[in-house]
Amino acid sequence: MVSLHRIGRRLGGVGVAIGLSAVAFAHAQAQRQLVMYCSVDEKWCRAMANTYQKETGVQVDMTRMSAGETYARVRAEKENPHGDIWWGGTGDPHLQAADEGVTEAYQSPMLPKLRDWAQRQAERSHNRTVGIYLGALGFGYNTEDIKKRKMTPPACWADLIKPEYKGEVQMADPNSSGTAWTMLATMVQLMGEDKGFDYLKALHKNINEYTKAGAAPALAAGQGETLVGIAFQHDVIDVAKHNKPVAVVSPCEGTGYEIGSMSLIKGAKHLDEAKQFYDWALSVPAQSIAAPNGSYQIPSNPETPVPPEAPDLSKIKLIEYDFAKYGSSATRKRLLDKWTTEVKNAPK
Ligand code: S7P
Repeated sequence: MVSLHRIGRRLGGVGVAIGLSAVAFAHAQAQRQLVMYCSVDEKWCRAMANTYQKETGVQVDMTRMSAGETYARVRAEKENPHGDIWWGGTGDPHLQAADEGVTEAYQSPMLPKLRDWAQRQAERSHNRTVGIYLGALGFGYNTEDIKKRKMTPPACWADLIKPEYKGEVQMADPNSSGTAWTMLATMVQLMGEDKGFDYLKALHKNINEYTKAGAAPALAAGQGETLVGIAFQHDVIDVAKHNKPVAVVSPCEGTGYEIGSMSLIKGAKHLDEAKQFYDWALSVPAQSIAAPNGSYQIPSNPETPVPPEAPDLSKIKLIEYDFAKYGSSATRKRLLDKWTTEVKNAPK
């Protein structure tokens, strides 16, 4: 094999050789790519993609989609995958994707360093996914509107189905949104399936809109477009930090939570880059990108500082969330079909 250096000399000089090597190096770098499907807040997605690209020279092609949408995309592309890595989003759809075999097993050297709940997420998926953060579900309400209307601030899930909340509650559609799937699964676990669906049907009467993305209702509550928005508590906190009159509620009956996750896509065309990103995403510097970009979940690497804005888990009644059951693709299909027919399409 003729080295680039010898070619350079034949062409008449070391300078040319160096120039050629640089061109070849740049060419090799230019070919390094990563197709990232991202299911957290857009700002955090962009910060992760940009930082990784800057630090490694790998060109990142990032698409932001809600967790349910990403799950549907990965399934639809399974014969000819376009994405390499699915980073972020509620853990249940990642488990459902693992269950269907559309994601790839990988044991990062970072795995043993992670918090228990992140490692358990990997165990239950046979290493096809891993926990990257934890967030608790709840809702936000517009403090000014509640005061103006002289209403008692809502404190429980039960409050949201009261007649005075007719047309005043917003949540996402669980078909597209990981947040709303967590809400559906939480109700079924808190109340049992029949009573949980009775609750969701009663809530439907008070819903003004099922949004596509899970964080949208929190923003709408802050902007006074809805009185109450069901969302992850950290999403409500982010809206409040932007000087919006919104208060966060940890529902009195207890609430569900997510183990936000990351998965390698089976058949990824840039597997080495995807693995490199995966290891990096579990590191302290990568996880520290969340808080300055308005995302206040609990990070899975215990050495990453927990943002002071993060909800205090010791003050929240978290349910014993059954990730194995609600991370199964059969349960997903059955409950979503039932919700769409019996709840979303029901008359008000
Ligand atoms: O970035 C905030 C966050 O709430 O977004 C993720 C969620 O899956 C994306 O929203 P939807 O799928 O509900 O639209 C959460 O994992 C994350 O905590």
